[in-house]
Amino acid sequence: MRVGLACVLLSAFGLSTVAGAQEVTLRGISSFAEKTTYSVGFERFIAQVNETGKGVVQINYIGGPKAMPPFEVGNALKNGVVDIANVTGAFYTNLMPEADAWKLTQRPMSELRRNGGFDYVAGIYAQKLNAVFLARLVDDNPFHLYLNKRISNPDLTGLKLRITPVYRDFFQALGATVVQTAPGEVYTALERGVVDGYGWPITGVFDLGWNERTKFRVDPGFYSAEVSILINKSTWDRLNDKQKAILQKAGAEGEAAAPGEFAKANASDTERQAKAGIETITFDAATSKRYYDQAYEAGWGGIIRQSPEHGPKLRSFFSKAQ
Ligand code: 173
Repeated sequence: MRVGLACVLLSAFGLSTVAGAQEVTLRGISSFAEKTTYSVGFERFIAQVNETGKGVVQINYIGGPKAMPPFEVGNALKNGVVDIANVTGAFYTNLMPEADAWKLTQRPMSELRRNGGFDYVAGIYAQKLNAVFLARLVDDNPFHLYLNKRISNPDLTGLKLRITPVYRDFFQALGATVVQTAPGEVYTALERGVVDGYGWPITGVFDLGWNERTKFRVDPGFYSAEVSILINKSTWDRLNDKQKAILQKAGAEGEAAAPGEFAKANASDTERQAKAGIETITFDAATSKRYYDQAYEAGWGGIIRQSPEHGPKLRSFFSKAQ
């Protein structure tokens, strides 16, 4: 990892002169393992930029968590160690606690970009992360609780669960003990029995082999996973209009495609989990509703506690009309 970071540091934002025109090369990093569910959208984006941006703007993909630990990506982006990152808000709450609120959106990005919500959050990205939020590549993709012990109601007392900030307030509200790990440590934690379960979206359980170590999935799912492309703001401000337009076009196409892609992936991974022997735990209708509502209550409670300034505003932009 040290070597990886050093390489990244040496050549952030490479400028090379090609026949009088300047081609810019951005260094890109993903906080998810290469070629897995939450990186492939970014990898497609990179391929498109490198194709349509020949001689104008290129992305040098450094890779995933082997090059940089996921919870350090926010800092690296803020400081310009990398120019462009594929990352979820839960991984940089140390710098911007409000970013974890994306999981609570109940309106499509197209609407948030019109209703002022997006612009409001963009201001926080500029201020706290020195970043531009280019595009959300994951949406309409619920999170679930996965377990190796059967439960008959949503009382998680006595269970130790792997979390990120996404699940912390909700699982704690249900009585669980929690331990935060990067996705790369989940398999070993399950194998060693260090945790009784984990939070993760409906898709991607097979990417790192967790299906081998997972007995149950609790339904319903809750929230909407978010993984997005962020660009260092100083880098962005140095780009010309043509370079920005290439990035914006590829980003906008990825964002528009995301809900449809995940609708399909959600269905196929649900089926694949069942075939792999992952049993579904469900509750009666009233209990399910309470569980789901409690997820949002606890989630917003956590956001507002950490950001009394912006939390209530984000809630009014992101929540479904009551
Ligand atoms: O569980 C996680 O690591 C996490 O927070 C997350 C967020 C978005 C997509 C996938 C996982």
